[in-house]
Amino acid sequence: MITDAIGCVTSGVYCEGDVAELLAAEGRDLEELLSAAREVRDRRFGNRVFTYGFAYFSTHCRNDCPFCYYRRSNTSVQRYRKDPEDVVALAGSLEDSGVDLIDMTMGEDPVMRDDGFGRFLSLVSRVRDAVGIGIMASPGTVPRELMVPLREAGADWLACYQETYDRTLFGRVRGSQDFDIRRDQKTWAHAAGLLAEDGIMVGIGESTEGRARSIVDMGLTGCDQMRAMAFVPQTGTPMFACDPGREVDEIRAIAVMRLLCPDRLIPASLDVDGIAGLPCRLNAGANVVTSIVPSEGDLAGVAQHELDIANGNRSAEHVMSVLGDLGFEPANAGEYRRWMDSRREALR
Ligand code: SAM
Ligand code: MD0
Ligand code: SF4
Repeated sequence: MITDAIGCVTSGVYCEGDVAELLAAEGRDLEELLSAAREVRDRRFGNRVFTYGFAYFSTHCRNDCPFCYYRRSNTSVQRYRKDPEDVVALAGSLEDSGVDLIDMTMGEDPVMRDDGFGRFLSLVSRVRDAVGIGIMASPGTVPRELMVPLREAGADWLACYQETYDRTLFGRVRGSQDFDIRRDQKTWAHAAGLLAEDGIMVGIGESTEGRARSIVDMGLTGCDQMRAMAFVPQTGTPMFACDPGREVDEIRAIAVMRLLCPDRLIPASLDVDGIAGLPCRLNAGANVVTSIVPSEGDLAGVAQHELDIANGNRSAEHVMSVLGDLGFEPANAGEYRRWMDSRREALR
């Protein structure tokens, strides 16, 4: 019976074997796991769900991650770098549409990183001047000295996903990038007063036990938001022929993260299975919808660069209506700000 493992993980007195057992749950055991995760989420957050708009403002990248569509050597990508005016306008329209945060994401674009990240910092502060919603920066890895200027420019969050806490597997999926520097982004962000998001990919060659260890290690970093996203194979990349990550493995990972870390934010990303993937992720205990992208604006997703964007299924309006149909209420920006303030307070 899975009840014992659920009890151990929920009480915080568990071993990795308990976590791995939950990550393999099937049938009635899986139902029990999901139900326990929902109960924990509902107790903390009720039926209120936070909503994040996604602004992939530069798809240029100096890195060559083999899983990523935007890796440097994928020459089939039509890349763009949005003008600051366009990003500010997008931020305004996201705020008007009721989302709680804008996630300002880029590849490791040398132009934005030039000159001490001058262009990037200036873009963040222009967005800060224009809107009152939360701002997340997802610039890839940045030097430690950038964290304070980023906070001063108006960012609330730094997002940087480890993908896996297994060093060997990390080397395979992130090449020569430095494991420790990537991991430490979260600690450096906290020291500068930024909230921090971490994440793993599911189905990149890890075992169930390895996934369990990554989830436990990710929880131990103290990150304020944690995610799991199933791997989506990308054309023109070395991992194109690999099997995709399984949705059910992502769902189990979400539920386990919720039991392990009841008070953190856990996304249901639209960037893996589009809007069709929203109900099952919320059903597993997620409490944030991420990767909301307006249909106008020619913006891309990351794992799914086109899915559900042009048809409006990832627009704020559509997402809000689906949330309502599912019995959830989108939280407003004031509630979100209060959550961030209390979390920051606890960091001091
Ligand atoms: N370039 C920055 C970086 O790599 O940190 C910011 C972009 S970040 C939003 C890209 C994240 O999306 C990756 O860290 C990975 O977790 C996820 N991702 C990228 N390609 C993916 C794919 N093919 N399948 C699933 N997740 C993917
Ligand atoms: C998402 N496509 O939320 C975005 C992205 C970057 N901070 C997040 C992976 O799913
Ligand atoms: Fe660049 Fe980020 Fe893609 Fe890696 S995951 S290639 S750093 S955009």
